[in-house]
Amino acid sequence: MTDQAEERILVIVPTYNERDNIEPIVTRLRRAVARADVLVVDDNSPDGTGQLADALADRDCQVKVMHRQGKEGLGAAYLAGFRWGLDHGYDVLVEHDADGSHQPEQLPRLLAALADADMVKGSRYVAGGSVVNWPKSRELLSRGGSWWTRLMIGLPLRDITGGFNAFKAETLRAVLDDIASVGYNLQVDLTWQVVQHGFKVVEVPIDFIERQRGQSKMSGRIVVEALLRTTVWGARHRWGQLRNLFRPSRPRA
Ligand SMILES: Nc1nc2c(ncn2[C@@H]2O[C@H](COP(=O)(O)OP(=O)(O)OP(=O)(O)O)[C@@H](O)[C@H]2O)c(=O)[nH]1
Ligand SMILES: [Mg+2]
Repeated sequence: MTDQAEERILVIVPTYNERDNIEPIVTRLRRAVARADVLVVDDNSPDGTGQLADALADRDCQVKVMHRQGKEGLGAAYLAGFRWGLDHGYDVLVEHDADGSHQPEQLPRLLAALADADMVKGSRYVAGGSVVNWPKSRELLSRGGSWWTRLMIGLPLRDITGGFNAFKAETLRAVLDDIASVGYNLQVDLTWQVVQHGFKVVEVPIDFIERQRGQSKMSGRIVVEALLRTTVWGARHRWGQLRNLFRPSRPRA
């Protein structure tokens, strides 16, 4: 295993129309963890975010840009970023939104916890975590989503839908082919698969600050999709548990 100080770290930042956010967030990330590379994954943003990212990459060889043809969803962008990172030999891969909701200055906390875990989730809902500037309705939706997911698939985590996460490369390599979600449900899908594969997931507190610039891409359709998927997985999971409970035990040979 590589010494933590030697590890190659890639922070993946998906963007769609984030022209006001991209430079501050990349600058803060580079300052917060100087040895980490940043990969911006842009889906051909009409507002020119991709070109701004290229200009950042021209000035700093630790900033890379992946240009994709069009808007294919947050999950698809992260999956493409993960594959690129694994192909390029990174030891640690991090998900980090561009909209200012995640604080780059808290990344060292996630990386430190990864020494003793396979995946670290930045968590708004463990002691020390917080949500700033969210309307009560939005927080309720998020907490409700985590609660429903906990109930359906039995994950013992407080903030399942959060998108500030760090992974060891081995963890992603083991689960990536089993990930079906390309939208916002990616976060639940990933966490679920990581736990299903027997990896250790640890939550660390983060401060989540609602975006101050640019527009959210979250919609009612996205919420319904996530809810339906989680319910289907949950039903399958609970049905499997029930079957195991009533299956007659086989006599030992
Ligand atoms: N490449 C790419 N990035 C996306 C896409 N959709 C969203 N993003 C980025 O993913 C990150 C999170 O998107 P947001 O719109 O803030 O969604 P959210 O953070 O889940 O929801 P809010 O709480 O409403 O902000 C931002 O950096 C977006 O620019 C997409 O289709 N492609
Ligand atoms: Mg956001």
